[in-house]
Amino acid sequence: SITYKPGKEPHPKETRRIFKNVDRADWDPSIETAIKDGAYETLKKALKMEPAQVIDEVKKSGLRGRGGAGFPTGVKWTFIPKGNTKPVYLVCNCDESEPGTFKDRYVVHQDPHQLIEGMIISCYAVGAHFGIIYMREEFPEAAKLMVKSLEDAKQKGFLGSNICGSGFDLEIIVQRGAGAYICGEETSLINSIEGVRPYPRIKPPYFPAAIGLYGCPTIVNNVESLCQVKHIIDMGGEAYSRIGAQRSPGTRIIGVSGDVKKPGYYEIVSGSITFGELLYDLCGGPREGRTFKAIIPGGSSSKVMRCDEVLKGRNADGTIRELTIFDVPLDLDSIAQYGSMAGSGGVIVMDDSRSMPAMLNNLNKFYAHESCGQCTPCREGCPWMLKLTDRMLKGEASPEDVDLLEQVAYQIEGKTVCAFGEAASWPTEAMVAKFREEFLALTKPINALLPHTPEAKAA
Ligand code: L3W
Repeated sequence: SITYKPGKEPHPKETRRIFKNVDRADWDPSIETAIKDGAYETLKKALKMEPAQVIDEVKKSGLRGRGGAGFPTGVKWTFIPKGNTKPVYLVCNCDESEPGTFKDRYVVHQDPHQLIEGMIISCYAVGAHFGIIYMREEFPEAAKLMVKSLEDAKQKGFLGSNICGSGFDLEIIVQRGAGAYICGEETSLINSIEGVRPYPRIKPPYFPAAIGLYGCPTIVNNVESLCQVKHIIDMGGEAYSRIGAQRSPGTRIIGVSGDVKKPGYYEIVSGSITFGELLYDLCGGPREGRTFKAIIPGGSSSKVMRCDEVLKGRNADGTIRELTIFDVPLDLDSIAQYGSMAGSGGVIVMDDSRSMPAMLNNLNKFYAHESCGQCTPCREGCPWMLKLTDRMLKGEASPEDVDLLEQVAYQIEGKTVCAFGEAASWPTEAMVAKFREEFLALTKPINALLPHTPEAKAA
């Protein structure tokens, strides 16, 4: 049986698979400990299969990417052009930077061999002989550990030439990022590896799976997605597809931050619990004397939900039922029905002590700082939104500024090369639409803001 460090025991409603070894009392990240625990056994199984069979299992599993977009992993792998003669690359996106998201970091700090095994299996499936772990700058310890773990895996014959006598050759390296959020966007990440300015590339028509790193087919997958591959091959795609929500099966790691008694990470079966169970049972409810006010359900880029908002859902027989965010199950599609997204699993909780304009101002600071500047609407719009929320917090805004803030956001959405435009504008659009009264309460009529008017003199 597994013992966890005091205070780190999983909640009974959790199912620890990817996080099985995270915070274990009897665990260290060495290859010896990992092998004792069964690491690389699934790799041996995969290497006895044909690569196409491995892809088939992943397709059958219904695994959807855990980086935020939820794109089917097995399907992405099949986009490598038929008859391709160029080298294929596989890149692990370990640039976890979405505010509110903190899951991949625990795998790379505590269970590196789970990721390496998942990556080797995935490289074998797609025919990649070179893999790159793109790790954000802010994980210096994990980068060192990963380099050491890759060396150890090579020494044991799990990397290098003729892996486990299968004839398959593979090298994996660690590439450090330099602290830019945009480098988590896959095409920007590829440019960063190439050593050019990491502006996102236009997609479609050319997705990395067809034209990626150095113009070669490149598969970019999130850390958690690659770890899931190991478990899929272990149990079989069919069995995996029956775990939890039918359209987004498997376990999901949810990171909860903000105003709950027990913030932290929880690995749950997709769709097995609601937001209400997550926040009240697993996270212990709101802080003393407080009530929940709003939830950002899937990383800072997802649209905020009001806790008192009545949502209209459908029963199985097609009749309408009323519910709140607390009744919505945690899977990729349920929250999407109500206009937000489950994204990368970062749930940010705000109670009634929080000011929404202040919260938005904080997010706007982040997006204004992180916009790469390639597209004018984003480069100019993000600092403009920040200026407007700043002005509101200083009591220097008029009611017209609230409309202007909303309009600036809508002028960014859909007008940029990458999804950063949406990521930066959705928080503003949703916050203003759902908490307009709080923004208006900070404003003054325009005459009171102009010097020399009777209103201003009176103020
Ligand atoms: C080939 C096609 N490939 C799609 C591939 C595509 C990519 C994947 C998803 O943004 C989201 C964003 C953030 N042929 C293809 C194809 N693909 N069609 O599928 O693509 P896409 O464009 O839907 O999304 P994306 O550009 O990867 C990601 C949201 O995630 N997000 C960000 C989180 C950040 C982190 C982090 O810090 N680690 O997770 C949060 O929710 O807003 O919407 O591989 O190539 N026809």
